[in-house]
Amino acid sequence: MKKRTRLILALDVTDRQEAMRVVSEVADHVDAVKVGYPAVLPLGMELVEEISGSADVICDFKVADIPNTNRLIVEEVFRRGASGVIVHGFVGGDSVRACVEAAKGDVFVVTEMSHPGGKVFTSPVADEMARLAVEAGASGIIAPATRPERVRELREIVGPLLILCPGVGAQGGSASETIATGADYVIVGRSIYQAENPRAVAESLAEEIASAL
Ligand code: NUP
Repeated sequence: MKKRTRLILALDVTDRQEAMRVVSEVADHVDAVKVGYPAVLPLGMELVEEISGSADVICDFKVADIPNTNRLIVEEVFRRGASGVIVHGFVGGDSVRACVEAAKGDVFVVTEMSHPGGKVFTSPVADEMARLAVEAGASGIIAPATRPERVRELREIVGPLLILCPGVGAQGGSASETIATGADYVIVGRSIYQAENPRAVAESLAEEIASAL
């Protein structure tokens, strides 16, 4: 994945035309496009194939199963052209290792989730998830832009691994603050794809990130 604007679009858009319109508008200002179940269930894995022709795609499938099932999912994700996949760590080291072994690109492990409920179950084990990501050979982790102090603490644990942070904008986090605390990328969905002018918002977020480096 390139590291230019450090902005990743979360494309939780359920209409194909609308999804492709947003991607083409913001393409110059994002380093990757993240897709998950909201887009892939209605639009199919063809969406991943289509976008991967022009941008790096991360499949946010929060893969969380036994090693063999994880392997089958991850193989398909990369066969369809994705460059990365997001997986859960709570299923244990063997399941995460199966993802890393099957991957033909980046594997990112969820640590502490960004929403208020993320404090209940993910927060207490987030440091362990981060250590597990390092031990399993993952490329990086997902950490909460809504709690920048946690991004700083998780950086201490993961060292040079990539840190991708959702929670900017609609969930209340700040792009510049998140980058200043040590994140490599911020992931932004609604603030961009629901905007009147997605391109202008992506451009201004990219400028804000650049000013925080
Ligand atoms: O902890 C997480 N928080 C989070 O918001 C882990 C995630 N993968 N996400 C995803 O990031 C979420 O599913 C959505 O696709 C995106 C944030 O979108 P938005 O809040 O900017 O619209």
